[in-house]
Amino acid sequence: MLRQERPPSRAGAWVLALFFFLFTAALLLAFLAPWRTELASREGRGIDGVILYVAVVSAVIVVAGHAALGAFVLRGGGGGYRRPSARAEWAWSLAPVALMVALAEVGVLVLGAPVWAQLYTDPAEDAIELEAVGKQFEWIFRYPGKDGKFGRFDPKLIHDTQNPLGLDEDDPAAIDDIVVRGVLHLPVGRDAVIRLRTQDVLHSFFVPQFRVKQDLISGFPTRTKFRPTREGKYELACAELCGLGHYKMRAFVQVESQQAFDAWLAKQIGQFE
Ligand SMILES: [Cu+2]
Repeated sequence: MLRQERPPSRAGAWVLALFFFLFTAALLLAFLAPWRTELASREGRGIDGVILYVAVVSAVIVVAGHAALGAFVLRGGGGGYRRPSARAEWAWSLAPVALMVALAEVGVLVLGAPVWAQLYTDPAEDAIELEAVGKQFEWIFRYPGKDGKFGRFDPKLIHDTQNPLGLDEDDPAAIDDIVVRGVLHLPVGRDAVIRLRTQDVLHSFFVPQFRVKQDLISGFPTRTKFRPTREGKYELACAELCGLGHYKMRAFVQVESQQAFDAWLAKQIGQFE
């Protein structure tokens, strides 16, 4: 037997309204709590701005949309279906499209383009360039050494303890390359260009304080660029589920003054002389 559908009751509408109020309050509270790590790069401010913009705009649209829905539920009261005019249908179809394009596309482009430029245009002239190699489950870093050139490497020459990057000793540019494990040293206030390679599967170079995350892709070198602005020791995590030991694939980034960095680098170079 078919039962007649009953219009939503006023009590039901109030429960709905209460639910959306609590939902909004929970969302706001979540955003008021500090959930981001401290900021330690020049690019980070713009990235945070884009994230905040997207979060706020999405929240406003969700809340406004549900408030409108609630208002219609309350007002409707079982009046039945009325067909709107063609004009109203067009208006209510085009207006949200225009609004969404303006908010989502134009807003993100205006805020995001300068950040994109910071990340992907050429580095400053005094940039430091180095390499970060990912492998299951470790990070290995290479600095170009005294000659400022990265030497040749060959996967066939890789030896886990003696030559983890497979540097070719027949290449004079490779002999002085500095290979370090565990801690990546960077001078503060200078662009850092990091060439990224993986020796096996996908990994991802992620330092939350720099707001930098870049994949390492098998057979396809990638790179990332950022300028550390604050001295400190930050955790570098692999942000790509890369196997059973993924959880322990981490290293540290030590951002230090130019003097401290030079002293460290001189010590590394000294080992070759
Ligand atoms: Cu990994």
